[in-house]
Amino acid sequence: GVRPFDDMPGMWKNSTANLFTFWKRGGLENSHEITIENFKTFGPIYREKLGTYESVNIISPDDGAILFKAEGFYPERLTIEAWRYYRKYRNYNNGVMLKSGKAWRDVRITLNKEVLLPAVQDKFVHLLDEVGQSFVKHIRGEIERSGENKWTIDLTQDLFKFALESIGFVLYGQRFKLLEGHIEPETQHFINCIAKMFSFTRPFLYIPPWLLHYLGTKAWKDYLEAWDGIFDFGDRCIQKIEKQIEDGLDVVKESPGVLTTLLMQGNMSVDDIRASITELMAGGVDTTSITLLWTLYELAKQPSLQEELRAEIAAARKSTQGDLVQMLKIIPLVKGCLKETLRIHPIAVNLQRYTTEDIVIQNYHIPSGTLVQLNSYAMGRDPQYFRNPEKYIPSRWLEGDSRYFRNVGFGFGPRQCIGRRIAETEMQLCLIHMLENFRFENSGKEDVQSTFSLILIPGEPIILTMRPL
Ligand code: HEM
Ligand code: 2DC
Repeated sequence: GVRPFDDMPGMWKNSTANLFTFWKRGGLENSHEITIENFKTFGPIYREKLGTYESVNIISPDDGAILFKAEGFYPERLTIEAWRYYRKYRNYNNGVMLKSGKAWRDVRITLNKEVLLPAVQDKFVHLLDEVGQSFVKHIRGEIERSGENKWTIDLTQDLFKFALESIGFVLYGQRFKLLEGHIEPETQHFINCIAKMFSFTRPFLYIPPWLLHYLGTKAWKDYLEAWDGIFDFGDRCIQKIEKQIEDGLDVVKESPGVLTTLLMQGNMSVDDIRASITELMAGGVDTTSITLLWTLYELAKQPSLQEELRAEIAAARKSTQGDLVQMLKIIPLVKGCLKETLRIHPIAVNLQRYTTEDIVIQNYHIPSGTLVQLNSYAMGRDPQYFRNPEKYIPSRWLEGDSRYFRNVGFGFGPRQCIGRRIAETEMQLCLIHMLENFRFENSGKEDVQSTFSLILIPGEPIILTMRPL
């Protein structure tokens, strides 16, 4: 028979003691590795309570499929209370990321039409291609400046600028020109604040905001300030466009971005637009840049794979003769690389949903309303679901191996990543241009590990050498 919820193995009976043990095991920055150990100890399902964070954890793709069948009409992921608190504290609206129920669905449907549906994807291709070309030009400039016909660097900051340039062009229809060196202190501050906000949020996952507010620690104030830096810059960008619309400038008519379109439509309130646009801009920086960095790092370790990709790209270019939209349809190995990167180095360590009905997973009863997490990081590294999981093999995504519920880097269903199409297009085009122009070598450590900083980031600098082809 089905076993009751309370029989589930795990550590959920003493949440404060558990949090202490977790902290002693280095859980704050290593939670993803601890999760793997927990699956070894408890099996493919376990219950956990760390402070206020209560969850059921699963690892298998089939169980993931059961979970997402029970996500309901208004899917909800873990409520990050510290994120909600900031909006309340400043009297700002929640955007698409933090809304729930019907309010979420309404803005999500409006936004999907501008950023996610296939019909609009073609519009981005040319914008993102332009930014990809600027990135290559920037690197060529640095190679020339070095006088050594190569450039050895930790690309993180350059990729942050590339990613902000990309999302900015899509949202506002205009270039910041960050890759041409036009970077104001406010812009750099915004970039810094995003990474800080993620990392400062990390310990607050397990503590209720009212307590943090009451204690008023330095960490909590730093955290609130990081969000201020994000919203101040978001407001500046939005006000600039609003002013251009008011002044009837031609630029906004000729190349309207997502923001202009939303303001003209009048489907969403201005405060809702502001909240969601700022979330999209902030969500578009560290995610794609870090995924690109890990990809370049993996390619640097496999020169022959670089050659295979160059051949695929050259053939695609030739057969489509400058039609980029068509070209992006025939580069399966490039796309395999991005899936493979997100398998080994996922931005999100897990996908979570509150169940909306009673379900049974691994023969345990799970009541409706439970937070269940599919641990993508653990799944991606388990030999049960991926052959030779430690090896970076993009072609595994092409044929042969089962792919059922395994490509989960962007989440799943109607609440999956809303930036997915922008991110994919941006990363594909960037990789194409990089591979067409440079050879990469790894000039840093051989096995850089991930660190949990709310999103997974490299635990040590990744140092690459780029040489012109
Ligand atoms: C949500 C991953 C890029 C904005 C998510 C989720 C994941 C994710 C796993 C949760 C999905 C779920 O719960 O099913 C990634 C990865 C990226 C990326 C791996 C790049 C490699 C972006 C970009 C943007 C963005 C470029 C902005 C344009 C968002 C937003 C949400 C979200 C706003 C919340 C959507 C909602 O609640 O309806 N992302 N993301 N992400 N992402 Fe991304
Ligand atoms: C972090 O256990 C680990 O896309 C927690 O662009 C569970 C959890 C919940 C929500 C996830 C978060 C994790 C990682 C970062 C995600 C977030 C949802 C959206 C966010 C995946 C897995 C992200 C990076 C957004 C961020 C936009 C923000 C800057 C406005």
